[in-house]
Amino acid sequence: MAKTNTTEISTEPNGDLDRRSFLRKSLAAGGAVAAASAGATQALAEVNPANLPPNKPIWSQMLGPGVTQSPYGSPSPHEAHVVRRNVGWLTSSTQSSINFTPLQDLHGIITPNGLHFERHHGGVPAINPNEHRLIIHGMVKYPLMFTMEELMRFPSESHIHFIECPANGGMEWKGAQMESVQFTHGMVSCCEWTGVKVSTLLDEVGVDPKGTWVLAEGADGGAMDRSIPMEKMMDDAMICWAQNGERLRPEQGYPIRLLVPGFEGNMNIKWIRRLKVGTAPWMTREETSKYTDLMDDGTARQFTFVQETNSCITYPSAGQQMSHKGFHEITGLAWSGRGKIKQVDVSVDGGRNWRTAKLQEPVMSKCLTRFRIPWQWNGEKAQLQSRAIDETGYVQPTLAQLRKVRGVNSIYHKNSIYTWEIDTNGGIKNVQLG
Ligand SMILES: Nc1nc2c(c(=O)[nH]1)N[C@H]1C(S)=C(S)[C@@H](COP(=O)(O)O)O[C@H]1N2
Ligand SMILES: [Mo]
Repeated sequence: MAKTNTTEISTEPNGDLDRRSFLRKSLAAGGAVAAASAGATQALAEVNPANLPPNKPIWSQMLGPGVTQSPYGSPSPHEAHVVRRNVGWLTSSTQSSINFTPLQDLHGIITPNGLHFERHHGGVPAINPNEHRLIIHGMVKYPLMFTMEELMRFPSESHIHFIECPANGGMEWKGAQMESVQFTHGMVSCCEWTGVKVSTLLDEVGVDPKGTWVLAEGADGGAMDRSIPMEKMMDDAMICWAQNGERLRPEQGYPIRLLVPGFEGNMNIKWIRRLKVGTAPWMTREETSKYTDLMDDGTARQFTFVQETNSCITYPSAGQQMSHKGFHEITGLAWSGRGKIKQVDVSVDGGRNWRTAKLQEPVMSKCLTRFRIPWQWNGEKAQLQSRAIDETGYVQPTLAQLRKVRGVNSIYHKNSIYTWEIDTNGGIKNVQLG
């Protein structure tokens, strides 16, 4: 029997993991679901025994239909539950809505295009790319207007980055109230984005050396606009036309969006039509009444561009049901708007003891990072937490530490450690500790 690392902790020292046999013992006990829970029993009820070994399943006794009827493929009908979802009381209208990514059902780090979270303040415009233009003007030598065709002639790059709405987790400032990681953390998604660097376009128009800020504006009815420091625009900002290999989805900004890696989701202007160079921020609605942080003393903190280090456990998480005692792989996601994730620690006893999780390579800057750690659940109450540390040394704060600095009046930038509490029946819910 191989031992896991010596700092193995749990509510009971039950962490001895036989690395050569994670499931063999429970499977040998007769049936794949030896300790069947309510959930597992339900799944079994839908099984036709005629399709189980030693029988030959029905699909092995005939030929399939060949190429599918739909030229653009879709997931298996058995995965129909893996969808974006919204929360009724957060949806003021169909135009101003949030649709959350089902993090609990995703694997690895890439968000499929149909599951990228959506946040629109003025609905999704129906843009004909042949009629869309990007204008760059203001304090530049040669103001220019680009067609899509012209934009796509520039040298391009592809990078994998997350986009996170700074309101992610914002409902939890005032107490735990969401029953799934889809709603507590599902305003973060991660894609491979392809486009032209903004610096390439700005070099083309010749920026006045006195130009230190850039206004980015969308072509949607809401005309979303934000001021972005020139330094960021000249660093890693991009005008993107593709995500995960195909052209942008309409809800992600088709035909083009701005990507400012690691910065507030709100600044990643979709359906972008204009970049204007100036000397100071424009103080738009989106950076004054919105996307500022109301502090404990009643003052407002302005310009919190970077999405701080954050993480969440996606399995086991609230809304799921532990199907058996014994081996479980705890897994989740960590990210930082400042760079790479350096380390993720996991606790199963509400933060008293920590073990370091394994990070899945590649670990990339301003990108989701998948972590995993083996665990033996002994059937007792457990409190699962993850704590991420990024390459700058920033450590994800506890809720108490964050509230001490920020109070409870904020909506945005809540990146504190989350707790999933598992009860003795295997039920899981979010609780707030300390
Ligand atoms: N033009 C425009 N850009 C926009 C928005 C918008 O309503 N209009 N929403 C912003 C907000 S608040 C966020 S969090 C991100 C969400 O991007 P997504 O819908 O692709 O996930 O887009 C930002 N860009
Ligand atoms: Mo947002």
